[in-house]
Formats: sequence, C-alpha cells, structure tokens
Amino acid sequence: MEYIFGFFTKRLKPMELKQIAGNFQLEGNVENVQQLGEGFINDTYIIRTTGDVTPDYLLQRKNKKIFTDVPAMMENIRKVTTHMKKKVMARNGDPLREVLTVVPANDGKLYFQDEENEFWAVCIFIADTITHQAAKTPELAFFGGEGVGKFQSMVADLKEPLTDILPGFHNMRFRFNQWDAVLQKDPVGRKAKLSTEISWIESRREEMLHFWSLVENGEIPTRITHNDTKINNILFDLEGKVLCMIDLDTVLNSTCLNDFGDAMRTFTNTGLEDDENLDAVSSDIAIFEGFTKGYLSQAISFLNEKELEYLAFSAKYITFEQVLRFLMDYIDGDNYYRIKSPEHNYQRTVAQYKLLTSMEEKYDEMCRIVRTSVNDLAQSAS
Ligand code: GN1
Ligand code: MG
Repeated sequence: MEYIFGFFTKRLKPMELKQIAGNFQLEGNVENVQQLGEGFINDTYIIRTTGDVTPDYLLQRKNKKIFTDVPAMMENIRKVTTHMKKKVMARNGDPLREVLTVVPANDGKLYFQDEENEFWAVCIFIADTITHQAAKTPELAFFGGEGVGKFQSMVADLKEPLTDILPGFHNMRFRFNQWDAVLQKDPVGRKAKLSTEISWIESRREEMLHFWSLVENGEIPTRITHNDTKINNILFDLEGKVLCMIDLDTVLNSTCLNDFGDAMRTFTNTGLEDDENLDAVSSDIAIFEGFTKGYLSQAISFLNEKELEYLAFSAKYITFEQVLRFLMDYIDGDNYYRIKSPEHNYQRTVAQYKLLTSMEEKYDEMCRIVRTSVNDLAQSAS
C-alpha cells in the first residue's frame, strides 16, 4: 500500500481502478483508467473507453473526511444538474456538454461504496474544452464572468432544497471559531513562530465578521451558489466562451458574492496560488474589470443593492478566508489540504496574503469599476 505525502488515501493499481469503474453504468468498454490532475481534496481519474463513439468519464474518490455525507452531496448535484439540463434543452443547447452529467452506479445510486467504505462517483468527461490556471486577457475574464453569472441565474429558481453538506463553508464566524480552537490547541507547536502571520488574521477579524453579519441578518441574501469558482473549475469551449462549471461538490446555499470573490482570487492573480516568488503575485485590475463586466451582464438582473455594494469587498473576503484556511491548516498540522512539501501550507498562506494586500491597495479602484459597470448597464437598459 502506498500513501501520497501528507494525505492518507491509498493509491490504487490500474486493475483495481478498472474494477471500480466496472461498478458504474458506462457506455462502451473501459480501455484504461489514469490519474488526472492533482486535486487538493479528492482523487480524480479519467476512464478512457475504446473508440471514439462512447464518451470518456471522470472517476473521483470523494474525500470522506471532508465530505462526510457523500450521498447527500451527490443528491445536491443531481438536483442542480437536472434543473440546469431542462433549461439548456429548452433553448436547444447540448445538455451533455453544457451541464455536468452524473453517471449512476449499476445499482442506480449516484455513488459506489467500495470494501474500504470509500465513496466513488462518475460523471461524463466533456471533451474538446480548455481550462485555465489564470486569466491572461480581460476578454477571457469577461467570458468567465458571464459563465459564473449564467450558472447562478440558471439555478436561481431551483425550488428543491439542497442539504447543507458543509456547514459553515464560507461563513466567517464558523471559520473564526475553528481558528480560535486550533490556536488554543496548537497541536504541533507551530504557533510561537507565527505571531506576524497570526496578526494578519486578527487585524482583519472585525471587518470580515461585519460582512458576514450582513449575510446573517439577511441584508445580503443567500441563494444557490457554486462555492468553488476558482478558474480551473470552469470549462471553456474552443471559442473561449464558458461551456460549463465543473466540480459541483460544493453547490450549496450561500451568497453569490462568494462565487464572485473566489473567481477574483484566482482570475486576477498574476502569480500562482502557492507562488514562491512573491513579486510575481498581485491582483490584475484589468482582469477584475473584464470579469466584473461579464458577471454583471448576467447577475445585474437578480442582485440587490447591498450585494452590489459589497461585490468588490467579496474578493478581499474570499482571499482573506483562504489565507486563514491555509494558515489554520498549517498550525493544525496539515490535516485538510493535500500538501507537496512540509511547508506547503505556509507557502500558500504567504502567497495568498500577498494577493490580499494587493487587492487592498487596489480596493478603491475595484469599487469604482463595479459602480461604473452597474451604471453603464443601467444606462444601456433604459
Ligand atoms: C479546494 O477541491 P478544490 O481543489 O476545487 C477547496 C476550496 C479552496 C481550494 C483552494 C471543499 O478546492 O474551498 O478554495 O481548494 N475545496 C474544499 O485552492 O475545501
Ligand atoms: Mg473542489
């Protein structure tokens, strides 16, 4: 048995993976199953089928330590994708390419549980698409924003309730409770050398909790949102437009602003999420502008005044949350995110903090861009 560094999931042999694939209702014959990407949370594989007629598939071992109710998570995904497919079909779109398709197991369930009680799920692999790690041009950012706005507007009228499978996911009060508990415990004795980094979090506590209090008192409403809109969770077609949003594990009721903010955290970053070269990391305002215009072209129809007022703030909020989560995981002894080296979570913390300070420097400009975009859209509508 082999374990991936810092993460205790078993690495499976090709035959074992093929056997797991055999438990799903796949079309065609499985040729091979190979690891795909390096997710932080789940393990992802591609199931290749023989020939060009049948689709390939994505197979994932869901991280059951984080997703403690995989059946409920898959049920949430089923509700959202079924709802979206109806809309795509109504406008003569392609429901197999414009929305993720969950493939049930042979027993009809949306997952397969193996002998070690690991949960597996499959969806159709959408071919001929492009993913990005960063937005190179404002045009790409515009299309990305349009895609996220369309996703939110398509699920806005879904009536079936979703199960809150990750309570407190983007809830800052919950995150600070976790933070306080981890600091109190300091399980691996890392706290002492981190007083500067801890002050990055503490000095922004009130400001961040204030934003969340607006969600708690309903001034900022909750809606069905994606909650993990980092740029590589968005599939673009070969023309550069958004085809569909992938990684629907976190579809939940939250604020739309979190989707905007998480997209800005990744689209506008001129460096990597864990960049060692901090000089490379900053928030690109032209990308912010492109995404904001694309997003608002769709979302202006449903966002309220408070949401518009806090739209730019959400970029700082989610980036701050990410600094907190990476640092908290580091202090906790690296139990949540998969790491590639012992200091990886620290490196991520510092790089995301650099991004946060860059956003703080450009915040007035970001607010101005939101206001101008809203005014332009209002004018063109009248
Ligand atoms: C995780 O699973 P993935 O890599 O799409 C995390 C997000 C973080 C992100 C940081 C369920 O996303 O919340 O923003 O890493 N997902 C979960 O890159 O915690
Ligand atoms: Mg994810």
